[in-house]
Amino acid sequence: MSGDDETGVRTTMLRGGTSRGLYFTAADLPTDPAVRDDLLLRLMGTPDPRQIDGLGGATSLTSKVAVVSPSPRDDADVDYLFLQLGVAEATVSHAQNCGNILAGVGPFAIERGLVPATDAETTVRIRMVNSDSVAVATVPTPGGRVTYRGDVAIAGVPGTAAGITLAFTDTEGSTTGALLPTGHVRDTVDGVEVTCVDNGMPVVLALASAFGLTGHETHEELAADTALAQRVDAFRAKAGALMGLGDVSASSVPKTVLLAPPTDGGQVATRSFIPVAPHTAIGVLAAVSVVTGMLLPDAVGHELTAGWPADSSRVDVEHPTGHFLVDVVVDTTATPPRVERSGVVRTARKLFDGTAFPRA
Ligand code: NQM
Repeated sequence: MSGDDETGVRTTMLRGGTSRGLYFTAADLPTDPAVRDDLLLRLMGTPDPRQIDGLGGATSLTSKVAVVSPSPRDDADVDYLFLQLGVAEATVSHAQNCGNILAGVGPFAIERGLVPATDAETTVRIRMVNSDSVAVATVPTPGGRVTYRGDVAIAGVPGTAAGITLAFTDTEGSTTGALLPTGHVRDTVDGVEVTCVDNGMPVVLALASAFGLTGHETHEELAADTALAQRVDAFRAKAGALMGLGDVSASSVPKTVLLAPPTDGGQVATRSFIPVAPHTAIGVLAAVSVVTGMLLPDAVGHELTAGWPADSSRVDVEHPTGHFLVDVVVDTTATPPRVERSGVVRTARKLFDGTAFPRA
């Protein structure tokens, strides 16, 4: 273990999907979680809204950490612990997963020798420690080497890169223990009809119109609306309690997602709050949970699925900076409904690999 301000600590920075994070092997970090978290905060430059003395990018989407280690489980190759660091606040939370940072875990595990590469592509079974569920990543490895080059474009990231397929199993009730954590398809929170759903991420679905919004506002418009932020904060606190999450005032979940009819050729328009600030796009597992919820008869937003093609499980989700394709199959005839399949395609890119030096 190394990790003081003189010897530094080995890290790899990757963009995973539309997020960016520091990836570590568990062996390179202190084993005591309190000592580890203190080191991570000092590496990231938190607490400071500009993170000027660290590696964070002054947003929650760029203050993320993946801790990767060999998995003791038979159904997984590696364990991935996701940690969400605060920016202005000295917080480190393991209350949620991150499907974007997940996209970088397969390449990282292969490059660090935790998983042997095979020719053409390599399958990495990743146990997401935060939710104790397994994701299967398929990583392009022509000639047995990870490549980040490819022709897959994802909204919110310039250019193209190699596509990484992420297939999720057992993400139902990831954090809350149930796909429908309140026990109902529909509830009322602050006079607003909601569907609370957890297929990898606890989210609260409501219609944008119930918040006096069109659901097509820009990220900047939403970010400038301080009254909206207060309303979302109070709303998600009540929804979190209803979902059995207790006092969520210091937690990054649940997320709120507002739904509206699509306007750009997609199948639904979304505006997400993580958990109070608006997302520039939408989270991976959040998008999976949104579509899962919408597919349930009587759910908020289910009426928007009326025109969705019956012969395809791929759903095109619009968000403030483009589109996100999700593949979800739910057996709605089961009681309670059962998720049969969910997955996404993302990209990742290695930005640097080396020694990072924490603030003293
Ligand atoms: O929902 C942001 C992101 C995320 C999480 C957040 C994510 C997911 O966009 O799986 O990816 O919800 O804070 O990276």
